[in-house]
Formats: sequence, structure tokens, C-alpha cells
Amino acid sequence: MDALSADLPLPAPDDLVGLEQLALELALEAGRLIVDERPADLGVSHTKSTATDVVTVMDQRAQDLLRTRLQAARPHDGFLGEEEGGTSTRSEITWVVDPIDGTVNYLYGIPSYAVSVAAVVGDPSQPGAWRPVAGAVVNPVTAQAFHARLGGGAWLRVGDGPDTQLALADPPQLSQALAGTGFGYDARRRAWQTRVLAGVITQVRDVRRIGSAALDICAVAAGTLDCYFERGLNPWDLAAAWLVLTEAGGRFTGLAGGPPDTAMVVGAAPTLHVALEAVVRAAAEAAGDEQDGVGQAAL
Ligand code: LIP
Repeated sequence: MDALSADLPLPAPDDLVGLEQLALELALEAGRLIVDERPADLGVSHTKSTATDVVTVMDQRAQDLLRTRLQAARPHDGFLGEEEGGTSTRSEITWVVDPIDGTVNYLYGIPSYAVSVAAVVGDPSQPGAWRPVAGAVVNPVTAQAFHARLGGGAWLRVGDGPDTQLALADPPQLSQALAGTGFGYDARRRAWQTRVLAGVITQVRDVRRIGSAALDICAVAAGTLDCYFERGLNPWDLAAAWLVLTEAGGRFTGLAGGPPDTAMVVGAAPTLHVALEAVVRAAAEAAGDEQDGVGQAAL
């Protein structure tokens, strides 16, 4: 049991099985909705933190579907979604959902976006005070369904195929590693992230910016990326994929041994995680302050 779990109320193993099945079932259903009912004239219904932080009608429809299904199945659980509206828990579980992670990809028709559904314990608004215990990440275009429960392993199902267990192989050295990352919606944060990228990109094989944190983190679990780092993620971006990666044998943390949170996340197999975290931490120190007024300092 890791340090995060020590102080948190963990559901019984049989309950975890049901939570994982529910997360997978609902992520698949919401994935079908956003593909099958995507309007031909899909546009931006509104923006959030900046003019490029967009929300479509399907983000809200998918979140409404997830919320309705979860309230019916588990009325005492809490709910936290990327889009408006959340409820506190009257059980030990809060559902943390991103109805479309990779919304800009969805808007442009780039087939790299996902529905992320996670059951967590603790308080997801407090870094280090929560952890996922079951979850699913579904890319409805590629029909990839990643799912996991605490202690139950990480699994990938493609379409109607069988579940294949994910287990990280021995990673390459950092200089041979393919790293995923991403960038925020605020120009001043992107400037800071670019300075950090400059300190990392010369230390790795190459970098990929796929546009969905949940899919990036699951790609590390599946071996199609070697590692991942990004500043600026919210609990809904990372909650389910965090569990997929750690159940596949990966490490997923913040910097300097801290918990994963908005300040920074670093994910990789354990030995590669050590090397990447040191390089990202040094690059973040060299990048100075963000001065974007968004979120706490990376260090
Ligand atoms: C996205 C993340 C991605 C990040 C994007 C955006 P959204 O989430 O998954 O990793 O680089 O800037 O934050 O906004 O599409 O749900």
C-alpha cells in the first residue's frame, strides 16, 4: 500500500470490482454518445479560462449523461466533473469525470480524445488528500478502453475483444525515451511550459503532444509512450489514467516526491521516472516563475 492510501478509506475488494465495471460501462456509453451524436455543425458553446479553453454542447451532454447514470446507480456518492456542477459525497466515493478529455481535438475532428471516469476516495480538491480506486478511459474513435481497480491490475480492451493486461516493460534510458506532454490554455503558462520543454527535449529521444492527458498517461501504461509530464492538469484530466498507469507498474507523482497535482505530474516506469523527474524539476527551476496567476508554483 502506498503512502497516499494509508490514511484513506479503501472500499472492499468486491466493491472495487463493481466500481470498475460501472466506470467502464459509463465511459463506453458516453463515448458512443459523443461520436454517434456529434453535430455536423459542432461549434463552441462557450469558453472557460481563456478564449481557447472551449466547451462544446457534447461536453455538457456527456457530463449530464454520466451524472444521471451515476446518481441512479450510486445516489450517495459525490460527483466532480470538468463542466459545471458538482456534489459532495455522502459515502466514501466521489466520481471524478472528464466527459471529453481533449476537447480541442474533438472540436477539430482529431481522433485523440477520451471519456474519463474515476471513482476516488478522499478530497479531490486537495492535492495529496485523495486517490483513485477504480476508473476507465475510453477513446471512442479507436475503441480503446483502458480500465483498472486498485490491486486489480490495468487492462486494455479494443472494441469487442478480450481484456489484455498491461504491464510496463523495462524502460529505455532517458535519452532513448519518447516523452508525452501538453500545454495549457493561458499564453503566459504556455511560455513557461515552453521554457521547461526546452530543458527536457534535448534529454529525451523525442516529444509527442497528443492533446489528451488521459490518453497520454494511458499510452505510458500501454508502452506507446515511455513517459509523460505536464503542468496544469485538473483531477478530472488524470484521475482514471493515474490508476491505469500505477496498476500497470508505473509511478505517477508530482515533483520532489509530491503527489500528482496541477503543479506538475510525471509518469513513467520507476527507473525512468527517477531520471525524468530530475530533469523536469531542474527545467522547472530554470524556467522561473509563471506569472500567469493560474495555480500554485510548480515547485
Ligand atoms: C486537455 C488535457 C491536455 C492538455 C490540454 C487540455 P481538456 O484537457 O487533457 O493534456 O494539454 O491543454 O487541458 O481541456 O481537453 O479536457
